[in-house]
Order: sequence, then structure tokens, then C-alpha cells
Amino acid sequence: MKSIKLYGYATSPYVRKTGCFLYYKGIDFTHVPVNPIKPKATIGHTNGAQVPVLEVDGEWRRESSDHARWLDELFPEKLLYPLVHQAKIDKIDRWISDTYLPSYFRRSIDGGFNAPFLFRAWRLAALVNADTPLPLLIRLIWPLGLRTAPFIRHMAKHMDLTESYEDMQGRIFSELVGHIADGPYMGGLDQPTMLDFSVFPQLIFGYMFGLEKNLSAAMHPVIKDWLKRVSQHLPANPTLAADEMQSNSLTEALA
Ligand SMILES: N[C@@H](CCC(=O)N[C@@H](CS)C(=O)NCC(=O)O)C(=O)O
Repeated sequence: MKSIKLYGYATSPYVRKTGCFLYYKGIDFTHVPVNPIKPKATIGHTNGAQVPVLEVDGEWRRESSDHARWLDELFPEKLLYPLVHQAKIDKIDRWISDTYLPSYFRRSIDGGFNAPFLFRAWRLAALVNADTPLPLLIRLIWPLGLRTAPFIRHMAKHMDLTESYEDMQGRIFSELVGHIADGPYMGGLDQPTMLDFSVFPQLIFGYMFGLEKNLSAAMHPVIKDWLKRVSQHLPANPTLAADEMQSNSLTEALA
């Protein structure tokens, strides 16, 4: 049996994405929580701080979308990247990687430094702390850390910051609905692929782990039906965040 490790923290959308790839395929793996302020302790061997890192029998790779293709090579059942749909998947995956996932960092880039932002940032720090204890001071200055993190500043360079946060959110949500459309899965495919597992954990994370009161995406009937379909392929908590930190039930929100 192969030894499989996923290094990362559950507050990273990219880590949650690779986590869902593994869950969907039913692969036994160990989640190794990475302390973002001391990444060397766990991923020092990669000579960097970027997560997720997927390691199979000692060979490690970065880049979450590449993980889907690598996992298909190693475990060809339940393909995440079926080659018959390569062109369609590549196109939507580019949208997910370049537009959808970076949008989760927009508030950290130029949102108000206000109570909702502070609450969110402190909750994120608490979620990281549940897996890798952080000094109190570090948790307190987490909002500042998000504002100044080099990888987030780098993302900002590829965003149109002249579009307001609300306009961006509305636009991206409509684009998402368009990619799901009549389904049953993203891109109109009959089976779930890497696309579904790249988006699903992001839509549910904030609600399940106390960043948001409601699962607002589920107010849209297309998204709600799709969330229900995708959830059937994953465990009850597919996010890698500690179970004891869960605040809201997904089953209830999707009932
Ligand atoms: N393109 C990468 C992006 C990964 C990424 O940006 N990870 C962030 C966490 S959300 C990270 O590790 N940042 C710390 C760093 O790069 O030093 C992927 O898809 O895996």
C-alpha cells in the first residue's frame, strides 16, 4: 500500500481542493497540518512554504490542479481529469484557478479593515490553531498577516481591483451558475471531476466552520441541487478542518 500524505492547512482553498480529490477517490491518506508560521517543520524538504504538498511514497509535488492528474495516473479509478473531456476541463479549471479561487482572497487585499474582517481573520487563526497551536500574539495579529502575506499581495497583481468587491462577487457567482447550468456536474458532465471538487469545499467551508451564518450559495436552486449531488461523493466533513471546530451542519443547510 502506498504512503500518502497531504501537507497543508484547512484554511487554504487549494489544500481543501486536493483533500477533496483524495476523499472522492477513496484514497487513504494522512493530513499533515502545516504551521504557516513555521512551515519548515513539516515541509522543509520542499524548500518552500507553498501548500498543498502531496507526497506519495516519498515523492512530493505542489500545484493542486496537477495533483488531480497525478492521482489519476496512480489511481485510475474515478477519474478526476477524464481525457475525453480534457478541453472543457482545462477551460473551466483555468477559470477556477485564475478567477474563482483568488476571489476568496479579495477581502484580505483591499476589503475594509473592519469588524467583519477582524472576526473572519481571527476565526481563521482559530481554525489553524486547532491543528497547529499558534502563540496568542500571532493569532491576534492574524488580520495584519492576511493583509501583508506575500502570496496574497502577489495574487492582487492579477486582479482587477477597480471592480468593486460586490460586483466581483456577483459576476463570479453568475459565472459559476453558468458552469454548472443543467449539470448534473460542472461543465455539463455526467460524472464529477476535479472541477466540482475544486469548488465544492470552498462554498461550504465558511458556513460549516463559523465564518458565515448561512450557506448563502444554497439560496440559488441550481447551486443547491449541485451541492447536494456533489456532497454524496464526499465524507460529511470534507474540508480537513478539525471536526470539533465545526459550527453548522451541511446536511441541515441542504435539506
Ligand atoms: N497554484 C497553487 C497555489 C497554492 C497557494 O497559493 N497556496 C497558498 C495557501 S492558500 C500558500 O501556500 N501560500 C504560502 C506561500 O506560497 O508561501 C496551487 O494550486 O496549489
